Amino acid sequence: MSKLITIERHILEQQKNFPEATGELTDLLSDVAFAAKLVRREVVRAGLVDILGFAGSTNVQGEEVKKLDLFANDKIINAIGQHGRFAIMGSEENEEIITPPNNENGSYALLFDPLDGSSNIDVNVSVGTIFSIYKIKNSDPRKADISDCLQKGSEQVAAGYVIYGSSVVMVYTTGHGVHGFTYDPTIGEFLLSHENIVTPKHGKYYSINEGSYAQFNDTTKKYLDYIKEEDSATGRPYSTRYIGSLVADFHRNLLTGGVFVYPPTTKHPNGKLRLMYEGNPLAYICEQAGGRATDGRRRILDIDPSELHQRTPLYIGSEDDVRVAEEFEQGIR
Ligand code: P6P
Repeated sequence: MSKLITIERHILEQQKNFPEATGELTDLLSDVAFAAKLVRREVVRAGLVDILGFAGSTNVQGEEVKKLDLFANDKIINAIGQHGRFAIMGSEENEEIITPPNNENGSYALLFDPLDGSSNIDVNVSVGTIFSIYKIKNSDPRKADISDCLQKGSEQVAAGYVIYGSSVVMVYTTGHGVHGFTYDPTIGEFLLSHENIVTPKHGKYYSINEGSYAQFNDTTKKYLDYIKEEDSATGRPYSTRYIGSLVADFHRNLLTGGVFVYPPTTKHPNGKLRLMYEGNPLAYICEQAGGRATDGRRRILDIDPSELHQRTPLYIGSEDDVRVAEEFEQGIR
């Protein structure tokens, strides 16, 4: 019988083993886990509660916002902001940064995508929350500003995601490995289910939207043609798996091995995915699990952000597979 370890207990254990982890970080991650429980409660009832359909508004990306997006966004901002542990927040759904009330004792910045892949909600496909935590640079939390959010991914102190799928799993890292917790609704706790996740160096899956083939650069087309050729010596052809929900595609590849590619396209010349809410947290997790994450050339965690909502191409997953994709992207192959 495996030990029943809640995420809160696990975070505390991490704190004991790694003195540099402060009690604050334990509280922050517990706050995120709490907010995830609130979001989960609605997501699993999406078909029953009048929260489906377009809320009618559009987010900063010009995308239709579904009510559950707004719900998740509000829940995370309020459930976490109320404790004053974060001096500042940035949400994929909010154009401007968010300053929580009574943030005078906050030492951290929270960047998050409240419900990524939300276009899949109505058809019961997994969606996810992604978060990233930084220590603020400003000595006075009350003066925390966007510069406390715009930090390189390598500065993250914690990152994670929650995937609302056949089960609800929360995965996090504080720089000491990657750990997954499955929600047990009978006791309302996230219980340790995937300790020390290590992603395979090579996988058999590739995830890319082939429907955008006409929008891809020639280097990307060449890569796609390559991975579909028959060659057992190099494990080709790969199998395609593309859900259209980043957290779901990332989580599967993290556990089984594989590569996710969202390259530059004519519609999104800088890629579609956001650096601060998607690229950085998932890159941190991926590297901590032994994988690799770049924009096709640069390590994602080394990119110096200039805008809160800036986008990036994303090549992420098993190290060997990402390197192959990069070699094509760079014209080496
Ligand atoms: P496309 C969902 O809208 C999302 O932001 C990610 O979750 C997903 O990986 C990607 O966009 C899908 O984009 O252009 O392939 O539909």
